[in-house]
Amino acid sequence: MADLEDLKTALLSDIAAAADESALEAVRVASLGKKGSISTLLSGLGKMSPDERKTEGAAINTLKEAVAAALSARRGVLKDAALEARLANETLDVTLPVRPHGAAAGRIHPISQVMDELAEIFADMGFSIAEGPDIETDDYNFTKLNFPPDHPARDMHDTFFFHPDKQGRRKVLRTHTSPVQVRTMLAQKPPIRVICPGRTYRCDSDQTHTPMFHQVEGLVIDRSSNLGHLKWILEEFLKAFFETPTVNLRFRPSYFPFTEPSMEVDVQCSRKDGEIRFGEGSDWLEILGCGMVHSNVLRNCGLDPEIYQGFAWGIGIDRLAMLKYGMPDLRAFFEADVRWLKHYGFRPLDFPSLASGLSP
Ligand code: 2NL
Repeated sequence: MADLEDLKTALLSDIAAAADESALEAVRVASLGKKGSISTLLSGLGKMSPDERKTEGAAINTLKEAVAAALSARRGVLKDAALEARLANETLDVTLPVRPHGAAAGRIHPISQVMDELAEIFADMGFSIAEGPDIETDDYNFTKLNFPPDHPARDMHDTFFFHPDKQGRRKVLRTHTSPVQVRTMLAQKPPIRVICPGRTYRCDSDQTHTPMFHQVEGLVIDRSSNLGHLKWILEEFLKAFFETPTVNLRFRPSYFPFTEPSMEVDVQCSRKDGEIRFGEGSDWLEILGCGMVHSNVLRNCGLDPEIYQGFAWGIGIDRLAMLKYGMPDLRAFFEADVRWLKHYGFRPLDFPSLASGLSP
């Protein structure tokens, strides 16, 4: 009996001294575990006489219950203390400024913004959007578009060519997005109303040219599509894009292999203190090229020029962005300078209309 009292005193003081839950668990294993002191005493009962077993058994069980109760009480105290310590450590300073969410800190690149604006304006006029690969065949980039074999664009100095394959066919980084329209004509039956925005490439690098730039081309094919339709579409597009109630356009004769007749289009504008305004003034700014799709191109793309006719145009997206948002240097577009993007970029989810980048 005296031994049991000593054991009880020792265990209770171990329990009281346990500083954390793992120390307490060690005391539990040493007493109530399979080979613990109390379990060993209990397994010794079998060797005792029935009388001894009765008194000793009752005493050991009382000890066991007392130890179990002390363990459980101490576990509760330690759990509360651990929670208190965590709460004291993990304080939250509610006076700190709120860190902006990623969607608020990020910016949309002006090129992406302008592409979205173009998509919205032309979608409103019933156009769909087509995309194609940046690496094209010589056939889709030049031959189907009626480029003669000796055209300067086919020269190494003007176009990025890949090494020729075993059959002598050389792929190119597309020099315009026209191959996407070629693919569209080959895949769809008229009427066709499509715009093709995307990256284009030419061996050119100076203040106003980067080897990679962006273009959007448009194509309309139907039985009676004509230059009157083209003029209306371009006027509507330019008014919506530059957010002016009127635009005056001037069509000058020009030459492209893939259109006949071909034209260059100037917008009337005023220039004051380096600022360009449309819909007023007496200056002209060249803005795009266009024309009626050449009958050879229609034929090359599986369309009968006796039945179908159409028009097409091409515009530089980078220049559109520079004009609309007053960015003076084209090269900054592709330098990935976060300060530039913070200044000229657009907030996501922050505009009432995709086609209204200027008016809030
Ligand atoms: C420019 C001129 C232009 C086209 C692109 C085109 C496409 C097909 C057939 C006929 Cl598939 N034409 N595209 C037509 C005229 C002009 O771009 O100065 N771009 C920057």
